Amino acid sequence: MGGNEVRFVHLADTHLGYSAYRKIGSDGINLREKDIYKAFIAAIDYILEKKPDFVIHAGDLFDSVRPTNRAITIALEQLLRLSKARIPTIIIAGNHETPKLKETGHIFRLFDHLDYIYPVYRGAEKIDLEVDGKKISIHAIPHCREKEDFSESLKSAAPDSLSDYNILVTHGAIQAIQVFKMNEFNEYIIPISLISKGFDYVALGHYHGFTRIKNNIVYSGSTERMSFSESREQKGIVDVRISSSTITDFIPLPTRNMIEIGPIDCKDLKPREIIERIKEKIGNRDFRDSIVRLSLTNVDPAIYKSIDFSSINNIFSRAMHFEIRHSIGKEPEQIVPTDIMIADLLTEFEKFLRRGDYKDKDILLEIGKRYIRQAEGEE
Ligand SMILES: [Mn+2]
Repeated sequence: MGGNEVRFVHLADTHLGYSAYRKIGSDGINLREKDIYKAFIAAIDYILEKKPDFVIHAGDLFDSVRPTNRAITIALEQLLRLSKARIPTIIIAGNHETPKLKETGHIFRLFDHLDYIYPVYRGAEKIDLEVDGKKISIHAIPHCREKEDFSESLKSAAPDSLSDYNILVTHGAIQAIQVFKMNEFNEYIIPISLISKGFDYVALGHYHGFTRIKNNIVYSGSTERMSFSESREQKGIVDVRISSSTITDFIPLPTRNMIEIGPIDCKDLKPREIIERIKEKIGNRDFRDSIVRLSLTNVDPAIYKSIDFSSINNIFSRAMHFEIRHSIGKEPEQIVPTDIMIADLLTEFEKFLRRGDYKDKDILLEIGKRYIRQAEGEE
């Protein structure tokens, strides 16, 4: 490590415990769940090889408020590797692992007593590290149960003039840029003005695509793909070096191929012609072990029914997962990913609202929240 240089790794949105599709391994574990673990472990391998001064995880370590034993075990094992290597690691809570109800308790409490691991989940914290005689302040603002606490913390966060380097880490969608919204109910909006206050680096989590908002304000993106909207994104972590300038190297991680085919316009096509069109489109591409989605548009419902699906499935038989979406009109219909985990009542209620097309979602959520709390209080 160079004399005046500070080096750290920024990662986020590892979503341990996420699973999808039906394929399971010989050990009985969902293959997609294992992919998520693999990506996280690859990130830790990189960190241990490069030995940065510290590590920042910008939220959504876990996919849910109540991760499975397996997800918890993986997290602990990997954090222990960092702990044993004496690499200070700051992990803030994201919206996925933050419970709505205080009494649920926070899974991050598990990490409270691990050496060199700094879980931040009770509210904003400033963590001061000393690296080669330089003072580094990490202003960590996690997702909070109450939006106001989050906003207040963001407002009052400011660089410490006595520190050599100030780093802000938080979790949410940058305001006014629609693309950063994950369309999750409990996501927080971050005004860009509140994070542009002279920090040397701002480590963001929540949005799943690696993005440099500015040279030193960065979304590392997720470590694996959680939906087809991410199919074209490379996944990885950010290796940051700050001295007189800030260098952010994106380090790609090995991930499973996710391939979108189409949309194929089926207007006026007979079922057999649709299959021919699909074959033309894919040529001799190899789909082995990939996650594949085929989109068909302008499909007449009667025609769709008479398509020979077994021959289509045959084409994609080597894929790890294959699905078709079709629409009668021009645009493929929006597909809302289905979550398998059942979380607490309030989270489930939010998910339910999210799936539907309701007006005044915020108000409905507020009212629902009140009733659910009341009911849970009565138990
Ligand atoms: Mn998030």
